[in-house]
Amino acid sequence: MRKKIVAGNWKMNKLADEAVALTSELVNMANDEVKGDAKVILCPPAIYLTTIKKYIENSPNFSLAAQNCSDKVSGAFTGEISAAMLQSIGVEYVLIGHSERRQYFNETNALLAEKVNTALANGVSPIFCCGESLDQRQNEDFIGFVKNQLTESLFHLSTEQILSVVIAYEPIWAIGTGLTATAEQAQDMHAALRAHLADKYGAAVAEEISILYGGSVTAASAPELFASPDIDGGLVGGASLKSREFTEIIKAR
Ligand code: G2H
Repeated sequence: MRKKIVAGNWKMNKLADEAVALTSELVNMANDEVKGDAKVILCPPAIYLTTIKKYIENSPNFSLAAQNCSDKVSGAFTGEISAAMLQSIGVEYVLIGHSERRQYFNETNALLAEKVNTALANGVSPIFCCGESLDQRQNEDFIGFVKNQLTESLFHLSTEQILSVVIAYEPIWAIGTGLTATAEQAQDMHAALRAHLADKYGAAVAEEISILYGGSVTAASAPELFASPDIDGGLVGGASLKSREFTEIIKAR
């Protein structure tokens, strides 16, 4: 049975005291809701990871993700954070290939394949983000475009390695815009991506891989999205900054 995951991507938001307050509120409100195979992953700015780790210590279903890591192992790369560093402070996941990284930092599928490799080599599970722009959705084979993101950044992995990857489908046109994909649009893409994984790794492996939906998920839209058979939870941005709403989303999983 694949995991149900609700991840909160704080992006570049919250000052130190606000980050602690949000985490404490979440742990208090959501702890009882996160049982069994369910998982909540907090993705704060990297500077807060060590502090927040302490606040989730007694909440075994809460984990941490960094929002990015370097494709390099170590050395003279000022400002970068390696996957080994993340592993050394107990971070279990890392977002790789968020559309904001692709757009503002020119991250390509080939570079992301390197990041995936270094994360896995250090025991950190990638949450691999993919998704099409509005222009691509209107003018191109947009399902083929997203499938190709998986092919180019993930399909060199072994079966054992792909089983450590979580996929997050985030249509760019739905990110931070208030435009959520309909449950049907999201389910169609998730099913296509699972079929693509099955073509490469076999159906049994594809069934084990969690595919999250991201893009303006709210407490109102989460229940229908998460009820879809191939949607295994969400990667939530704006709504993860509000403890009450994020708790409602966790409950919807
Ligand atoms: C997509 C999502 C979280 P939001 O970027 O990764 O953000 O929910 O604000 O659209």
